Amino acid sequence: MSRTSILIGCVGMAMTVVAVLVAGGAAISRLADPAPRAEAAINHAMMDHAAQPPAIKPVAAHASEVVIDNFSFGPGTMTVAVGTKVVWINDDADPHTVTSETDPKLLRSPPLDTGDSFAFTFDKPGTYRYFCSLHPHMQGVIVVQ
Ligand SMILES: [Cu+2]
Repeated sequence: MSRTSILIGCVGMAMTVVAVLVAGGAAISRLADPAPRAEAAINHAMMDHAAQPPAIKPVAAHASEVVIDNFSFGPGTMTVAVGTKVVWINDDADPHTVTSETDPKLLRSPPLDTGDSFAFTFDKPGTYRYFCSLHPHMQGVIVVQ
């Protein structure tokens, strides 16, 4: 065996080792990253959906904001469509909460410091009264239609 062929043999083996390492690394990263599988599930769900007759879609849900400032909720009363995500944002200097008036308390935010926000998606029609548990005179209403 010539020196050259030994050299080529060594290089070949080294490349095989590298290839195995790369493949192993790819497999590990695939295991660690659930995204491809989730994506496949979504695609599958979409395909299932496409196979069925089109369902009646609810009213498009948009995010609506209630701004907390000067110890009040603004707007105090807000009417939204079913499926709307309402976001409360505390622009006040004091902490406030968004808390349902009645049980079961659908709305039960932690104290929101300045700049904090709290979100809730209303899936059922109704009148949802809430207040700030730290300053009970602060009250608001979300009407879901
Ligand atoms: Cu408050």
